[in-house]
Amino acid sequence: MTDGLRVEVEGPVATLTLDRPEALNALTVPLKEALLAALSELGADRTVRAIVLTGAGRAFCAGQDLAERASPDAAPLEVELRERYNPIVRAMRTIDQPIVAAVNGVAAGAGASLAFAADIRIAAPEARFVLAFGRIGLVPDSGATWTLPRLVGPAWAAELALVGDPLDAETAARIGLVSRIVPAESLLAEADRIARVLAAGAPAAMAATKHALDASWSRSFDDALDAEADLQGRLGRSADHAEGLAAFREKRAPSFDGH
Ligand code: LHQ
Repeated sequence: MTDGLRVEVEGPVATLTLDRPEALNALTVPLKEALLAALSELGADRTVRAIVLTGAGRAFCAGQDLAERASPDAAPLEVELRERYNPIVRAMRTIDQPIVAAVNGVAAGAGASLAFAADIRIAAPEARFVLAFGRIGLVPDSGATWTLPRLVGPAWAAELALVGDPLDAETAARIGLVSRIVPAESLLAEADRIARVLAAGAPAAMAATKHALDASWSRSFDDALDAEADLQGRLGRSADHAEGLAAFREKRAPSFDGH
């Protein structure tokens, strides 16, 4: 039995494809374990500088595999969250590489939470977000109560989480949940292009930016100013900063090696 995850690394960009199209890429235990293992391995691999997350077939991810939950062996929900889902979304936020979610189709339940945990979201016109939790008597999980209000503000977060109507791609773009809509046939190419732009950046600066944006939510303005000064001091002494300045002077593209 395959675990339902395809991992492809081409140069500095890794693409993770949730690959159980017959079940709309719903998340089983083997798929969750494979996803966490892949994120951990890629996170530790300095040659990988950006990650694309997408789904095979017509869906991005339908969330928890509901057939699996029917098994008498299924772990209690809090255990499933603490041991499987939370480590995945935590890894997405703690690894240094930026993650681009290419939302090719429906993203439901924890599948939507995965998209919300990425750094950048682009979507096909066919994409929709379904906060399907309420319909099955649950709360948004896998980080969605944290990520969603930060991405779209409290009013839309409440509407999406409580009313739960499917959100189409156009509205998702309008409220800022996805940054752009791309025709389905070019979605992956565009995600790859964005990932390669990110991968061409100075890795330490990319990582520091990702983590500083997250940390801002629990910082005061003054603390953020201090943190920026500290980071800028450290990055300003890096070889990559010197390379960036040299490339500007010499009117060429910089080549950052992560030092
Ligand atoms: C599926 C699924 C699925 C299995 C479609 N599982 N097969 C929960 C519990 C534990 C711990 C932590 O957190 C969570 C969080 C969650 O993720 S809760 C939310 C779980 N997800 C859902 O409630 C979504 C369920 N699916 C749907 O509402 C629909 O399938 C959507 C709106 C995603 C897509 O609708 P359609 O485009 O009409 O497709 P479909 O319903 O016909 O599905 C196609 C096939 O995929 C079908 O199988 P079949 O053999 O009949 O062709 C579905 O059974 C299967 N599938 N979602 N989550």
